[in-house]
Amino acid sequence: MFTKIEDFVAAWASEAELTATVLDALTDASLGQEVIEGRRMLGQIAWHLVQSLHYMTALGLTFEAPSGGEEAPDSAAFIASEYRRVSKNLLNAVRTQWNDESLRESVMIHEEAWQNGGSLRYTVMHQAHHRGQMTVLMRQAGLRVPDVYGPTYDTWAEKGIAPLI
Ligand code: NI
Repeated sequence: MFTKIEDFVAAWASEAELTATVLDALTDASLGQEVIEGRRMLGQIAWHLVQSLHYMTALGLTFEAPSGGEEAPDSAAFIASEYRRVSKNLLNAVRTQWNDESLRESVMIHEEAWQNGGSLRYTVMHQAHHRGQMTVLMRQAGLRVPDVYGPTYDTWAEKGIAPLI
């Protein structure tokens, strides 16, 4: 869990940028790539990354973010720009509406007490989880996947290094 606002601000700035980089690599055509037949599509996971940030308003933060159903936009550029906007809104809300003390306060979520600093950590991990799902689907859709925590197969190959299996 985060115990200092400044630690969250630093983590969120870099993690949100990684997520935005992955979203930037999407194409409109790729948004229909399915996990399995009839289940979530790449575009829905991407849009979930935007929409899920709205849940943080349940913790008492106030910021503008879209909420609603699973209907994902059909524009990859729109999803990426909305992500940038909403992830900045969340960052600003935490920075200006909470302090280190707020991170130790608890909110009941599904009958479980969650400290706000833990909820922020969960939000970072939740993004990484879905980002990982996205990069596999992006590869299946024939897209070039950007480097996230390290070089991709293509980056290694371009450097003339045998990619790890
Ligand atoms: Ni999720």
